Amino acid sequence: LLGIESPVVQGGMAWVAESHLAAAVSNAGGLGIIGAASAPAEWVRAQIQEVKRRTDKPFGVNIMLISPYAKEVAELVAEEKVPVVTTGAGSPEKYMSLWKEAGIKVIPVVASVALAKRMERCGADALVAEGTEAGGHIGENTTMVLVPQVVDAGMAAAFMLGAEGVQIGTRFVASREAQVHENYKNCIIKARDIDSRVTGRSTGHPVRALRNQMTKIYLEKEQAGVPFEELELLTLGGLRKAVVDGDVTNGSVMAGQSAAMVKEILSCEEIIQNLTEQAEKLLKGVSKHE
Ligand code: TUI
Repeated sequence: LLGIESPVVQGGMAWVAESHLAAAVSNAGGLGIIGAASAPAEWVRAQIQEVKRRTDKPFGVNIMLISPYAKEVAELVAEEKVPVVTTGAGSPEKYMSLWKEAGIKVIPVVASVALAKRMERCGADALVAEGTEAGGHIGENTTMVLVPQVVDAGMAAAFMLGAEGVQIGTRFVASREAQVHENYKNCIIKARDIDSRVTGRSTGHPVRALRNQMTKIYLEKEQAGVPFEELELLTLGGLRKAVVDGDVTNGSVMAGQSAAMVKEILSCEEIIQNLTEQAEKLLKGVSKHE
């Protein structure tokens, strides 16, 4: 797609990603990137010229979309026929046709599944899915949750990190056999990637649950500095309320971010079979490339 030797794209780091670094990364076989950040278009033009002087290899420009100069830089890269554009901190939808007409390969950096889907629809050539552990401006999704949803992987991701097995919770809550109120199971099925909240960060006992009335009130009170004892009243017995009584409004609907990947209630047998089949298929694909 990009004409590079190694599938390594450099980040668009403000102040760091200038011509020397970008050219060095491209010369090393990756995709070097000039980070336009909040710089004026004239600075970016000079950097592009300098990279072209330093390398014949493909390179790119990262456009930080909340920059006051974003529009000028977006037009500049089309004019300069920069091979690749990556974007951050927003949606590049309105520039897409301009860039595609200039023959530019467009790789939006996304932190959510919603933006990933929108980018696919509007003609992105590839995506960078950036997890919350990244530096700089971030979303809330972890890489382990975001990447599998973007590429439809699964357990294979954990094995590639060196694990020999996986612990799975949320997927099994929405199983046929789990003795859990159907309201709870339905919350998991409906959840999107942005629908969980962490309560209790200030108390040293953070808890992730699907957002509802309880998490909303808890977080408001936590923000206001309400004492621990009062916060505790909101969550006491909350899991039982949700699991047993099906009170998913006031109860604690604990679930991982992976709830977004759970689309239907399945038997435990189907869950395990699907997971292992998919992982085996993907991992076979990997060993074929060796
Ligand atoms: O953009 C980055 N990393 C960055 S940009 C940056 S400069 C900056 N400084 C102060 C405030 C904000 C930015 C430093 N690091 N990574 C890609 C990324 N994009 N992370 C998060 C997002 C993002 C966030 C919201 C993308 C789109 C979005 O909403 C767009 C929409 O319309 O849905």
